[in-house]
Amino acid sequence: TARARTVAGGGAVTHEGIFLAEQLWPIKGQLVLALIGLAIGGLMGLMQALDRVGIVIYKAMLMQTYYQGLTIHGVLLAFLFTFAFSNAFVSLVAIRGFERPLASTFLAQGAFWTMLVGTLLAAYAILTNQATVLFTFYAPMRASSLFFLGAALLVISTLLTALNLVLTRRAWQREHPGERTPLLGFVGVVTYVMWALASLGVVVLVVFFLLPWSLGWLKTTDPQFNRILFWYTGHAIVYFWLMPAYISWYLMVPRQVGGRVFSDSLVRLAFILLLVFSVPTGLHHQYVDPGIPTVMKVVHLFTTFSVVFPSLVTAFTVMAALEDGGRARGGTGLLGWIWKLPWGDPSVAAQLLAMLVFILGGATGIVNASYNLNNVVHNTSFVPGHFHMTVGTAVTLSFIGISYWLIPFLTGRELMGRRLALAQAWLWFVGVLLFARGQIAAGLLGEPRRSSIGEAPYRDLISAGLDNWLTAIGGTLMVISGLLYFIVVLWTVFAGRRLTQPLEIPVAEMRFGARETSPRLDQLGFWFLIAVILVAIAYIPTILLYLPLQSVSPPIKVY
Ligand code: HAS
Ligand code: CU
Repeated sequence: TARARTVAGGGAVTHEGIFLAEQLWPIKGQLVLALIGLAIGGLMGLMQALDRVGIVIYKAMLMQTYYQGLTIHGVLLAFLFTFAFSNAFVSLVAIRGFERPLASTFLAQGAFWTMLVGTLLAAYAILTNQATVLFTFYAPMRASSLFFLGAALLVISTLLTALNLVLTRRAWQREHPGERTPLLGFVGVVTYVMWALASLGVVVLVVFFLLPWSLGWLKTTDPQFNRILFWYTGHAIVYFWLMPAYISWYLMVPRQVGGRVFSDSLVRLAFILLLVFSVPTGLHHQYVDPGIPTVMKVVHLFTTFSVVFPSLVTAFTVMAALEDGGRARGGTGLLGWIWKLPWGDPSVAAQLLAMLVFILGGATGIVNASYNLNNVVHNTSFVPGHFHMTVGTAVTLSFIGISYWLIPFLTGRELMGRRLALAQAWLWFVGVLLFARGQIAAGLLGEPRRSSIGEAPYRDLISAGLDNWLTAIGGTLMVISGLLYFIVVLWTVFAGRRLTQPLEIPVAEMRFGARETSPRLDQLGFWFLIAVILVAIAYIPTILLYLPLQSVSPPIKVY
């Protein structure tokens, strides 16, 4: 870990010179936190899967209730794992993208410390059964103020990273006046700028409502208004989870398979559309909520379908890059290129399988988003069927695939147990497909989500026997896959052979590079402004209806 040379002036730079030891340790530290979150959160999945067939093991897993385990599952996986992994991965990619260290070491280390303290506070509150409120923490359910403080710190950690990325881009621009931002740096900044706008809802919710309310400074709150704030962030967060995976799919996997990406502009455009359309969509989680005008729900319906578009662009563009790689490796015919892809590389295989699952994840999302179809699936197990194919696989299995080169890169040790890692990826793939098939079908029969079916008196009224078995088997396979993953990780970290050559971060080539890019596509401030205007149109009319607030609900402990 060499100290950096100055990289100003844009001369030829050796990559290892840009990674400062004092910026690398917070990156490694956050990766460790992410993996701890994945391990503990994932293990809870076993309890939930087996619950579906009446095997109730939460007591054996030291939980007071099913819901305590489910809270750990949601919070550690959806917030800790995703946030910590993104902070680490996107920071590292930005350093490589801008060919310079991050602008602020203080912010880089601050992101680690806030993530660590936030995790400890939230974990303490949940493990002591003081915050069994699931990952949506809807008012008026009471949770310990330590939980809200912890959650706030996790978000602050991501915002420190966002600020650091924006400052790093600024510094790069000062060093390269008039030049286009390098794509690899740009996509990371867009991801975090989108999130900065998106996190506003939950920041206001926690800081101005739930935290003071849990401390007793506010006696009551307005649960319906709080839900609007929650879902303001709650949809866009899914793209904050997804976009780091897209960075890998667009700009790394093509390199790993030997293909080129169609064009720099197209990738920029996809990320900009995600910035513009991700946030003004939250009401599609509230189609059945009373007190919100139908016309506003329909506005969000349209923006939701707009944000599907960049994902469709991604599907075709990434597929084309894979095809380019497969053909370069000798694949012929309509589909022959698929078998020529390097399926033996665990990092590639995991991400290809993640992409395939995301086709179904996206399709079920479109079902959810279709206003009247939502009436059929809302609050049923169809929804967890959907999101285990999106965040639970498209994102998680991609992050796992990324870690198969990232951990060797960071530790200087070769990836061990490659066949085990391949088995891990396939087991996850098969597991999630069975799991989602079970959840989706049971959901269509009316099985509620977030319910301990194993203990429910109405269990036999829903004739979802086979479906629940598929859920249980698939979920168990995913947990076993997770165990294999941690064997590979620990084996690599503690017993991996030392690499003789430092690894390169894989970076894809473009068929049409940045020179053809319209300058508009580099003007982040402009697109941010458009995003803010859309958010105002989508939210202000609804929020005005809620003023003055009906703060009537004291905190209620339901667990
Ligand atoms: Fe969603 C609920 C709508 C995407 C996560 N979603 C959730 C919840 C979560 C979640 C966690 O409209 C539950 C929240 C809760 O607790 O209540 N979702 C959508 C729509 C999309 C979508 C329209 N969701 C995601 C992503 C998530 C995620 C991404 C996480 C990362 N979702 C909803 C709605 C609800 C909802 C409603 C509320 C339901 C309710 O009633 O409560 C779209 O963005 C999806 C677009 C995606 C595509 C797929 C493109 C495919 C690609 C892969 C290409 C494959 C290749 C492979 C290249 C159109 C890019 C080639 C490989 C070879 C080997 C050849
Ligand atoms: Cu959503």
